[in-house]
Amino acid sequence: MNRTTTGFLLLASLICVSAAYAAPGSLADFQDGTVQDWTNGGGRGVVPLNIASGGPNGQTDRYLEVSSGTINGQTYPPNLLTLNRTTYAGNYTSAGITSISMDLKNFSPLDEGTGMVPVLPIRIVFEQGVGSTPAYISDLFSLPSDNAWHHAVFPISASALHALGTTDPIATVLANIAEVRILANDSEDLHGAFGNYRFGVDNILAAAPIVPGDWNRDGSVTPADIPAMLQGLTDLAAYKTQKGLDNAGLVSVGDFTGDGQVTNSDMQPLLNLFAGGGSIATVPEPATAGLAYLAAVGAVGLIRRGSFRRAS
Ligand SMILES: [Ca+2]
Ligand SMILES: [Ca+2]
Repeated sequence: MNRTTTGFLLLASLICVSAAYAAPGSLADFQDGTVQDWTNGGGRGVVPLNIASGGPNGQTDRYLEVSSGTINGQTYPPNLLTLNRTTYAGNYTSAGITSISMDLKNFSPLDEGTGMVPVLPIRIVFEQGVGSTPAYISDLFSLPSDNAWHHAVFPISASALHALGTTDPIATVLANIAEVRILANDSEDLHGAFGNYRFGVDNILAAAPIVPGDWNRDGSVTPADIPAMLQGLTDLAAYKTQKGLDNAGLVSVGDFTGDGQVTNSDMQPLLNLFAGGGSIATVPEPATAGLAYLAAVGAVGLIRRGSFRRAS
């Protein structure tokens, strides 16, 4: 087995590890056409739908549509929520997940009673049991009815989350998450509000603190960050949206030359890192840099978390 093959297997194993339970970098972008295990618990009618177009990045961006009540003559589950019991379950504490971010858009129909489209009070809930307390719930994110996508970040900390039906410390729940819910409710409640509501959600990201070079946001700098960097450099705006970063966050992740910008010239220092300080003569374009990546992956193994420092 040559080094390139070893690199492929290493990369594949990293991807597989992140698929079973929530890990830093876990992302639901719905681009595979499925609901990516975000459902409504079964037996409650129409499950959330994967919508092919109109996500935060435009025509080719898929997203998840969550509905309740009756909209356009179609009946949905009575209360507004979606839940996940697999890819976003697990031990958030040992995994080092410190926030869940997502893009949200309010698609609710006009409320005939008020003559207005309601603002949706979006919250996230972490449950130790399936469909039950003990649980911890976030503050609300007010999703306006302005026909626009909004980026919401839900920190995972003792100060940002509130106990629901439990006296267990938050650490106990976060270490044993069986179900995660995204719902809309003015009150701190396990259930979504009853009514005719709809929202879109995309780019649900379980994130670790920002680490320079951690392009895939999984909390450490590894060869898997090279393809994430190459993809990100082709469309930085889309990358920021998908990875829950503002401009400062992007610079923290990707600026290796210290000029406060993220450009193709930032590729070489990261490639050098994996090449053990060796040089690749020219900075390749993103389309061809994969070859350099494969060479780099074949040359070295993993870099331990926290061991990398920005050159500047
Ligand atoms: Ca998407
Ligand atoms: Ca990484």
